[in-house]
Amino acid sequence: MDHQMIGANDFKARCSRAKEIMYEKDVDALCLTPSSDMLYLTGFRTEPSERILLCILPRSDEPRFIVPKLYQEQVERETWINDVRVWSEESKLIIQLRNHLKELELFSGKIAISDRLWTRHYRFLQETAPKVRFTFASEVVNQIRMLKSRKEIYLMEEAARFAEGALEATLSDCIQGKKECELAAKLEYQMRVRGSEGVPFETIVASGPNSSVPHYSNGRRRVKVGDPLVLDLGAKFGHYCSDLTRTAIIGYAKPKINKIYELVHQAYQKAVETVRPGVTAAAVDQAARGVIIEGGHGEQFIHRTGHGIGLDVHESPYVHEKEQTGLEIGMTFSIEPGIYLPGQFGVRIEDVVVVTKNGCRTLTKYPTEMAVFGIRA
Ligand SMILES: [Mn+2]
Repeated sequence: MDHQMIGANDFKARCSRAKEIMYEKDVDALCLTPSSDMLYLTGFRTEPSERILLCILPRSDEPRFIVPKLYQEQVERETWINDVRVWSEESKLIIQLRNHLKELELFSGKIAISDRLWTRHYRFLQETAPKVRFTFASEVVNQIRMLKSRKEIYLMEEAARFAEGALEATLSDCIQGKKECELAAKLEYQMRVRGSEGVPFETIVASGPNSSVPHYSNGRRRVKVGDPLVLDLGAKFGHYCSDLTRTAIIGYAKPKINKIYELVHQAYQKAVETVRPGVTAAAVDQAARGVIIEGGHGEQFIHRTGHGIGLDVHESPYVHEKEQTGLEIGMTFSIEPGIYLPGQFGVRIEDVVVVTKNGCRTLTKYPTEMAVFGIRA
């Protein structure tokens, strides 16, 4: 299984590709700060913090990490990059950083920085290098990250399996009377014991009227007979995310829930059928949206049909009405139409798909048809 893990050669290939794009876009260097872009190109992952930690990847020079002392050993172990410099607390960081930039001939020019950089750090970088023009790292890295390799898809499939297994284990139990937070805890536990490295987002367990809020988290409401129950969960493996939503019906389905479920299910199927290389992301959104509009609930489909997924749970390509990105083999994104009736209930069905030669395949195999669960025999 280890050979499936992303290794030094993969990181180097990604960096070479990034350099090609830097030439095309006239970007002199990438200045990576803790983010999935840093992880993608260097193999090192950490949360952003108040202390500056960065990796400069010049387009025509060797990459260099500049880190606080406490990260030195970790960065040396976890990345393929050999040049790891430590900045000292003794003298002014701005001077030290200027010296690095001068040495790398990057004191002016165009540098791409993380889209998710803290404003405080951005201001600091501007002050450090006032002549530099800053641009978004996404303009360089997104087009590479969008196309997943077989190894990446393998990791995403494992992460999908963890979520799927957890969903199955949770729904096979009696859930009537259980609190949403208890079910969320169980789902997360079940993912962890299967090998998940953590959750990429707060696990959603939204019962009854809570289900009309798409990004509700979970709370202490107890699940009742007649409730729809939206379960939206994700696992991580090799830092890659999964994302899966099902709406379970507890005990029996009221006719209105039945009707809405059918509509969402048709929209889901229509969108999945539409996916193939060359089709735009917009067309996939329109396919799902068209079904829901025709069913008279267009106003209640209050979000996009889906989002790209990989190291970040939301990344390019976004599946929305105006996204003209043409789909390509190896792209991975969610398809997750939903209908939300405020104060009443909501229904959402979500799977991640990978674009294949002739269409797409879902990373999860859990049935999407309406199913009734959870009451005591
Ligand atoms: Mn999602």
